[in-house]
Amino acid sequence: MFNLILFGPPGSGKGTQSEKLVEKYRFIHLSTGNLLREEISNRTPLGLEAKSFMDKGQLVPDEVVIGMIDSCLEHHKDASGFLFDGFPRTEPQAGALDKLLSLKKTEIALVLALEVSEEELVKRLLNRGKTSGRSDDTNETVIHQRFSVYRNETAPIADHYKKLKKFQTIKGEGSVEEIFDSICQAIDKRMKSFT
Ligand code: B4P
Repeated sequence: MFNLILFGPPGSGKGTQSEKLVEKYRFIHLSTGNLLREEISNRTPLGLEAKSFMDKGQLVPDEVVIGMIDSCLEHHKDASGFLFDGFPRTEPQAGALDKLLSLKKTEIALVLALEVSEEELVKRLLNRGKTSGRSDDTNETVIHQRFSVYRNETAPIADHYKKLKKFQTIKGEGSVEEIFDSICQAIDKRMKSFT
């Protein structure tokens, strides 16, 4: 089983690249952002709770997100690999993921971190906000709040994967195809040595 984490700040292209990776490598795609937006559009109690955090640029509570991932892993018992997109985003989430994967006798093979300047990120998010209807992409104050949450709560978990020598950065600026090629090279290299 080959499990990948796509890491990076809001708007760095995790969702964009995940779509292409799923097509090429047949990973099971687990995007906590997409799962939460689905709950919101179905107006479930979980969705209503999540929306109040997402609209302010805050993270949804760990127990909610971890519970969602747990049930998705259970649903895909025969998967040959998972692509985690936007998860984990906090230390408790990273710890929970390690535990859930070890129960399945597997682990994270590689963490690829997309690096993009804040100026470019703001441009991308405001641009997406024009058409996506996503309330967290239209207000620049909320966008900056999301960056600050990323710096304080998410970026530090990179150290956990660096210590395990599973962490690699990828230049996240350039065309979608160029970035995809760099990601595929990193995956193919790791797949050769990963048993
Ligand atoms: P997410 O849905 O994960 O979204 P994201 O970080 O904003 O975006 P992503 O990096 O996937 O960007 P994309 O490819 O779409 O999170 C949303 C919210 O959900 C969070 O703020 C939080 O509240 C909540 N949440 C999610 N996971 C959570 C967790 N684990 N714990 C707690 N809360 C959680 O790209 C952005 C734009 O850039 C697109 O318009 C795209 O077309 C464009 N783009 C992509 N690549 C480009 C390129 N190379 N050049 C130019 N534009 C590009």
